[in-house]
Amino acid sequence: MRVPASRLPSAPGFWRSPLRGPRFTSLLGLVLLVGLTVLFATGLLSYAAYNPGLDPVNDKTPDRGILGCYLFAWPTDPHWLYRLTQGVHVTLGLTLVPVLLAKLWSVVPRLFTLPPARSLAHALERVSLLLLVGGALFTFGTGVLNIQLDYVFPGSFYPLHFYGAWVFFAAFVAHAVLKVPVALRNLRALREERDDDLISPRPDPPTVSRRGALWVVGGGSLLMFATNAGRSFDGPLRETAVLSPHGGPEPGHGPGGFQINKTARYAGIDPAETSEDAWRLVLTGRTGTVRLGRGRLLGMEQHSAALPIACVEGWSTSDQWWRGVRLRDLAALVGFEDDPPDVFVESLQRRGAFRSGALRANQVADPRSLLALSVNGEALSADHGHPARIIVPAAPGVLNTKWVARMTFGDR
Ligand SMILES: Nc1nc2c(c(=O)[nH]1)N[C@H]1C(S)=C(S)[C@@H](COP(=O)(O)O)O[C@H]1N2
Ligand SMILES: [Mo]
Repeated sequence: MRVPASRLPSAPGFWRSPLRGPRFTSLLGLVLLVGLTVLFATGLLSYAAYNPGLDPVNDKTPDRGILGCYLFAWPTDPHWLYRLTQGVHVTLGLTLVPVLLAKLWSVVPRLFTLPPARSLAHALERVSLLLLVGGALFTFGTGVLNIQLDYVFPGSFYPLHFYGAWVFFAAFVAHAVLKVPVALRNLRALREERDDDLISPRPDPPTVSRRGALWVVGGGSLLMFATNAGRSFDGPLRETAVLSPHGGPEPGHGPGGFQINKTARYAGIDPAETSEDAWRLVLTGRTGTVRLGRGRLLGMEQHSAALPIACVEGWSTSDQWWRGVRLRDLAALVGFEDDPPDVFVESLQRRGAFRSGALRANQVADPRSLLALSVNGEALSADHGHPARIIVPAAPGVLNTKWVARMTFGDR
């Protein structure tokens, strides 16, 4: 049986929505130009914030090659830096989903035009469109799945999202260079061109105006924003983030009543190992190894710092009031009195991606960087890292290692 040519998606009359047209597409395209640029930049910042060049355990994308040429030492100021950059990254990504889908919908007839290539240049352009559309769907898809479902990927989320983003953004830049002048012209023109290939030659009667369609897209984005942004805040605002489960259990109330990423139980922490008698912090440095019980740590000078936890998944807490021993004071105990070096931190946890991490010298030196023993006036709960955890200003949550067992200062 043969399908009549007009019933194939490649036929000019197949796509009949009267909403499609160059102005609609141009407007969505310019919104994406701004939004995706911010998204890509905050994504690159997030990778840098892990300090991937410092130690292999921090680096989830070790084969990055020149794609890591921009990396820099992540600062400790302002202390809410990662909370901001990653909150923007995840919330903006979710907010752009309706715009991206509308943009793809608006140009879908072009994906089917025949012949597939009129010239070499045209062929190259269409291949770049495949990378653009495929890269967009892949990068957004991996991002959304990671925050919604944790670890559903074959292999690690990080390299998939990282390389996907580079392919996507490279294709996006090429696309933008070609199309931004056209888009600006379309929006400036008093009247829409009638013979544009996006305009259906046989339009169906409209069921909603162009303006109405833009409201639907904008409303969708607003809805995504309103149902996700709250997880960067505490109290009733967090409850509004109904579309953003972060996987953790309900944190409850009281001093430890803020988000928990992985519970002690999930991490396989045996309460017998964290008891007063059993637990020792093992510090290694220039002058050898020192073992300290929790009592000895409490006997050292105690300091406070008001710092948030900010996870790569986009959620964060407001500042919590941490109290404990300065990392630089611990460095001094093993021979680094003046300028503390990098430190490699290991936890009691035996399996799992984030059981150890490395901090850079600037992070160790900051007076707000603590090995915290208590939070908000009470000893750490098991789930927040009892007997002791790292807390560093501006760092991603992942570097705030819980259930710390061993710290190695300097070269390991
Ligand atoms: N040992 C250990 N420490 C860890 C983790 C972990 O899985 N194991 N998760 C990290 C991540 S990803 C985050 S966001 C924070 C969360 O800290 P919280 O559960 O106290 O909020 O802990 C970090 N510390
Ligand atoms: Mo995290």
